[in-house]
Amino acid sequence: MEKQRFYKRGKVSYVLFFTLYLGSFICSLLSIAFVGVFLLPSILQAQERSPTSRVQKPKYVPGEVIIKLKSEAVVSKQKMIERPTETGNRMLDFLNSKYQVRAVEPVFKQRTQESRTLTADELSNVLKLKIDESKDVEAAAREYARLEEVEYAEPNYFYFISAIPDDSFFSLQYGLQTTDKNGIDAVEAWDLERGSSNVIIGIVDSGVDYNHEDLAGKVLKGSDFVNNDEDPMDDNGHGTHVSGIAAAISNNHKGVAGVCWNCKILAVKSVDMDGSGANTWIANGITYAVDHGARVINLSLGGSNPSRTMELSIQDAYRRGAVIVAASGNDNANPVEYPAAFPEVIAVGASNQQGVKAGFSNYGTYLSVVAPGQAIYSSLPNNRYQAWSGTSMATPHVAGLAGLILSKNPSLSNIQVRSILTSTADDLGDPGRDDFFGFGRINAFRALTEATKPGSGGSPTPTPPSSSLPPPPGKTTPGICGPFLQTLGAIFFLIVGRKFWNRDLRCKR
Ligand SMILES: [Ca+2]
Ligand SMILES: [Ca+2]
Ligand SMILES: [Ca+2]
Repeated sequence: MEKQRFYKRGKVSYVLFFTLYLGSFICSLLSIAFVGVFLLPSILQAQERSPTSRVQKPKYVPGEVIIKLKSEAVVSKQKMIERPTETGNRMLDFLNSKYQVRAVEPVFKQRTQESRTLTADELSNVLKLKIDESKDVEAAAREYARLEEVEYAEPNYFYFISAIPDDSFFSLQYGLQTTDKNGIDAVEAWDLERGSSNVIIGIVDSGVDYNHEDLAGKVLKGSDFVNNDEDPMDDNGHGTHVSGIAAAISNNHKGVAGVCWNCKILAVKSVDMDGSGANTWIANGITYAVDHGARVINLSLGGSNPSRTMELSIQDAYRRGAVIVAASGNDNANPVEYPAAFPEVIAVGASNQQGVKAGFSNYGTYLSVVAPGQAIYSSLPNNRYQAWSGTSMATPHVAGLAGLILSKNPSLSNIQVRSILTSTADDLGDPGRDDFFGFGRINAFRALTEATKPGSGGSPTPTPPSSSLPPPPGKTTPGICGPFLQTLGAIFFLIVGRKFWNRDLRCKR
């Protein structure tokens, strides 16, 4: 009787448990089918429609591999540069001849003496290998990365500008209006500060039309890393648009007002006429901008690959005190793109005229703040003006405000500026920091009020944020692993559970 009851109870609980397990498994399968049938097509469609001005470009520069030699590497850089197939290192010589390395050169150029001493070997050990163009760049990078002498190897990825022309002139420059008009409250802020010509904002972009009526005279001509010349004239329009948002000549009865009226713009061309920039061009642009006095760096561009070369230049700029601002990306995806996703960078998403997230704006854990980015009116080459949309347009609002803050209080560190930007932002969406708006939409008036307070922005001797690489962004995919593991679990349960059940009964008998 006792045995039978036990037997029955065991069987009932086993059947019950197994039914529940099977139920949850079927639920998972159904949810995957749902995602596959209904959601996936719309996700893919949304990505196809994503509002960027990207042209069909390869993911990286053909025939180029970037490697960083370890500081203690026996192979001298000079040997690599002079005779790539006779370095004396067997494996390196083997790969260099396998991939028919035609030329090797340092990635980072034109470094000033002062910056060189600060960063020692960190940047000078980064080399660009020109391999035979018919070879597989990704395979080459993988092979070089395995060498003991090599710290990392990667393709020379392209990043892209994040903007589209927008014909809606409806709300001209709402982005600078008061909070109730969904702007950043710049009009009130200008009573406190209109910017100093001592503060330089580095626009690392497609160049700047330095002859534009609303920019002429305030643009410092930097360098052109795309065409390797000293003339950063804009042949795309994007850099001129971004520059106007950050710091157009204002109150001149022409064109538009910039956020920081009197800040200087350092024009650095790192993006080509099609709107894409190789990582080596952009990384060079960043170090160049800091070398030439930029306290704020605007990066209205991005991509999904966490380039180590880019990260090195960002860390270098950060260590030297630059405020680095970058676009979150225009795919309405989580997480944000690189370089915005690096911890040293202020990642900027876009809000719109309604004060909600712009439909295209990327979001997630790494998002710092938002700024107006939809239908933003600004300058274009040849004295033109147009409204464009994108996180590219949101970013220079933040760069301009960082310029105003540093004009008001030049002694602030980059961490303090960041802290002021985030702590004075207007909270949007869910209360407190959230993944769609970060700390909220920047507020110029509140930020400048904060910047004038003694001890503003927290500790004057800031510690850098964790420099560990955030996980690479990827589109969220439905979890295939869950049901797979569940199936395995169910089989395991069937076999082991049955064994225990039998043994249990045997023992009790
Ligand atoms: Ca040029
Ligand atoms: Ca103007
Ligand atoms: Ca919020």
